[in-house]
Amino acid sequence: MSAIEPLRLDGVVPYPDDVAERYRSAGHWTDETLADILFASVEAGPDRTAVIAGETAWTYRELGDRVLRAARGLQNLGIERGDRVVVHLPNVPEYLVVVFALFELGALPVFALAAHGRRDIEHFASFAEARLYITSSEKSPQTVPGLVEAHPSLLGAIVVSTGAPVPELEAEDPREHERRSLPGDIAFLQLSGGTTGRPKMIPRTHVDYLYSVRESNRICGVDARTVQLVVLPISHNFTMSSPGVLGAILAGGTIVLAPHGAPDVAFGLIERHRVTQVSLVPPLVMTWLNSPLVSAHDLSSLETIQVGGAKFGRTAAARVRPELGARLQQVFGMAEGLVNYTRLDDDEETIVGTQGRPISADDEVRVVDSHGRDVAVGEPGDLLTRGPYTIRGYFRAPEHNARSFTPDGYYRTGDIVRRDERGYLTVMGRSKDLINCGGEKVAPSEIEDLLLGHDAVHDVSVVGIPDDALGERIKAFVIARAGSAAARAIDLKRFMRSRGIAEFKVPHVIEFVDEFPHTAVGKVSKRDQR
Ligand code: AMP
Ligand code: DBH
Repeated sequence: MSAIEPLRLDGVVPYPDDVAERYRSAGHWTDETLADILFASVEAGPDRTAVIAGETAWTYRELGDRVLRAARGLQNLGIERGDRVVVHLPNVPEYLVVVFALFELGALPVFALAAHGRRDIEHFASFAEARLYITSSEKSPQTVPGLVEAHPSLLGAIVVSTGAPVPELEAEDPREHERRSLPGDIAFLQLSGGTTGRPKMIPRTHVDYLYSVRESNRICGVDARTVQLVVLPISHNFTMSSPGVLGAILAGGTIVLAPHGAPDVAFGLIERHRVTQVSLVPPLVMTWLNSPLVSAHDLSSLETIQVGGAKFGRTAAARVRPELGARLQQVFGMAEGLVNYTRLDDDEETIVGTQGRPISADDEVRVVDSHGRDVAVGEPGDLLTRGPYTIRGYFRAPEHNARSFTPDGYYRTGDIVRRDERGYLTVMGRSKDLINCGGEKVAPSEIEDLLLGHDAVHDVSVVGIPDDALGERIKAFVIARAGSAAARAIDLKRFMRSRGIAEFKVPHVIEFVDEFPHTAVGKVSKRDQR
């Protein structure tokens, strides 16, 4: 058909050939790319509404046209197959245009979150050797000045003001939709929360990701009637793929974009657009549950509320259907791959008491003890997994991969779970030190590293402490440097913000101490600090 060669990208751990063949012959991996699914939906229902944001509403035909013009525009700038492009946009329809245009070109979006700061963006640009940076007019004053000069790989930066024309994305001679990448190619770089500093990059292929999206649609009942409200950051793996905006587009459904999930905005949108499905993180569900606005709006169109990203406890889970009138679906997933769902027809106990079971019968799940031996059913242990949509390694991270993957290719999730005899998982907690602050994963070492750059800081250790609303709050223990001018907590926070750290990573509590507790070998004992 075409003479395209597979994309060669160094620093990617491929699926073993025999395993890939198994997934293809099982029908999991098909012959489509992520660009193809949009154009299939354009063809199937050009006049259906694809996306709504504020007073903007685009049909599938319009979205498809915009994507092809943007693809040409990006190509005119010099963007080619295999190039990495840091996409740093909030929940705006232009996000879909940019991302599908990149898929169309076979270029790889790097999915920054809107909350990422200058420091993160610099890291993504240099680590991925990005060719382009695309952001919003709100972010650009902090992130754009000097960026291109500092990163020679960058050809430029594009700033999107939503609703206004973006000349770079509006070429007059749209491309024809044409296959420019192979289904087995890496399609994008997703980001992990990370445990050892900066977010790690997760290379996902078109085929593996599409498999998870297609099956997610089936499990979650997403179809052309679906009206999906997006309140979480659009580029997060949950919002993208479980079943997310890609699921909605694959099914020919409608996406309603909201800037955030506060009830005063979200409830009005549900009522106005007859929203059927929404994905939330636990703290947001608590806000919805406890909002006086629940009774002031007609939420009756809402069929399913998905909750994931962090543990959603049973007491809150049990309130969802009676108080919000929609069924709950728990989602336990990770950008590295494995996604678990409670099924729509599961019994109440399963829905409130577990985080679901894997998408696929070919997801291999092991729950092991500290020696790597399988534990008995119902016993807690470390979750390991491999399967048809779980990566075999992070991008350009051989040392990290040696720790995060077993020699036979299982991803060490870092989660402690119990598995019941049916294969349903209940998440107990994390074995890693990663802090999960309202669904945002924060790596202590990144904050520590930054604070150590402050003159008044001798040493610092960051831990998560329990918080009713957020799940965890960030606490920094700081030892002041002897002889330096004393810093206050507020000074340290100001310092971190001045360095462009994402706002969600700024510690909630900073406590000055004289010394840290130590383990027997002299390491800082974070467990004691917690
Ligand atoms: P990441 O690897 O950055 O994509 O983050 C995925 C991690 O988020 C998982 O490994 C879990 O620690 C956590 N997580 C996601 N969903 C849930 C959930 N429903 N319950 C508990 N933890 C979750
Ligand atoms: O937290 C996550 O990363 C997550 C949660 C739910 C995820 O990646 C997903 C579903 O796909």
